[in-house]
Amino acid sequence: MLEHKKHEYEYAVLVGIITQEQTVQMVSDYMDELEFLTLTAGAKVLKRYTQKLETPHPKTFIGSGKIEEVEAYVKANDVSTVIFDDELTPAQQANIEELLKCKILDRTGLILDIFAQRAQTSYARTQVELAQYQYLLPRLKGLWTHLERQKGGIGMRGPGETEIETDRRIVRDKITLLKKKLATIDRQMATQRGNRGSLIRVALVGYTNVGKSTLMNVLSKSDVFAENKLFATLDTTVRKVVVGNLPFLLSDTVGFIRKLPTQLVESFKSTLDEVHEADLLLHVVDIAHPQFEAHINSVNELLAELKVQDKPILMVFNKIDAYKAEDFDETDLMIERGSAHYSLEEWKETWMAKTQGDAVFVSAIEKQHMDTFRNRLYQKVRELHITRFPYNHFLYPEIEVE
Ligand SMILES: Nc1nc2c(ncn2[C@@H]2O[C@H](COP(=O)(O)OP(=O)(O)OP(=O)(O)O)[C@@H](O)[C@H]2O)c(=O)[nH]1
Ligand SMILES: [Mg+2]
Repeated sequence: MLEHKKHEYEYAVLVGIITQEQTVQMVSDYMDELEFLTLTAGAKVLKRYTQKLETPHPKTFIGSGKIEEVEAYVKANDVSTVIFDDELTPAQQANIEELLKCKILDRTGLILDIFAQRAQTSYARTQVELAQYQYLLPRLKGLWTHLERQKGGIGMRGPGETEIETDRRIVRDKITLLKKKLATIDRQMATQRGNRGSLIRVALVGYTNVGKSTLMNVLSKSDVFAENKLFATLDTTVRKVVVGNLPFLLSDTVGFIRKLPTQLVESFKSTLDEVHEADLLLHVVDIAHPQFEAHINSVNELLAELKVQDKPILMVFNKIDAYKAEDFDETDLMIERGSAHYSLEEWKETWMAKTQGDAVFVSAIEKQHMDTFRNRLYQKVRELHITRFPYNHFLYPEIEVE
């Protein structure tokens, strides 16, 4: 045990596969994200392994030669956790654990772990717990054999089916209980939302770590927890914001991510009710992230899953202060000029055309173009407001604010 106290962090190794449709660059970006997730969970990544494979190996996810390589490295370097960039089947997880004799996590397990660490309120905790039990249920058998192996020795022969069944029943009962608890909180929250009256509701949505909470703080001058870690926000915060003389409600909510575990989407549906009930969505994008277009697609897929893709959307491209186009060397005939080489101006043209003007480019940190953003927001909210209350159109003239 003392051994592991030598270093401050847990050491982890990452494993991923590269399928035919994926480029090496794509997988490298995915692994960057997995590394960031690992760091957020509190472990340090020592090494990454990737292998070209059409589909994951049914028994060990990667091939047997590769897994031996990982095994040797894990033994030699005091690695405590190996993390796979995909969901492992319960059988794969058990097999790999048997071979590597350390903690095996998959992407879903890792994200669930971060959510569990981050959950502050009893509502968020209940939602995460529900997702965790749902993830656990099909994996119970593997866990049993694991426990059994750890204890080992006399009197610890394999558990009978009855014990596994008992365990499953306990977990199922727990799931039922948690669902009931959530339903009760949901009813209370629905009542609270109902009491908010006639104000237009605007919701910040977007990939994790794009700056939603920072924008919320700038717009509402409030103090919402913002941090350079994934999933800083799990609970929904709602603030009344006034732009010009027009008040509306602004909500900040949990960030999205590629391959968000289905169990989490399911149990966070109620947190995302705020998105459901919004009149306008602000889709925030971190334009300085090399994969920002892929992020936009992931978010759009989730919005479609939540059936809110047809709501009015204003695209907010944030972090323009940190945007840097890749250098383009005109003399290098091997490289064609592509979107990676776009200047901010070119991105603006592209997205203004794509969204018929519903795009702004800002820096929340450097407060760049926040006035343009406020004006667009005023116009959008005003439109929605006077559609709902035509009489009020005297109150809110078509003006430039600030
Ligand atoms: N360079 C730069 N960094 C920014 C900007 N806006 C936010 N950030 C940083 O980006 C990180 C994430 O910001 P948050 O506001 O926590 O992002 P979020 O979208 O709320 O993240 P989650 O709640 O984790 O989904 C923080 O370190 C911010 O300081 C910006 O305009 N420019
Ligand atoms: Mg946040």
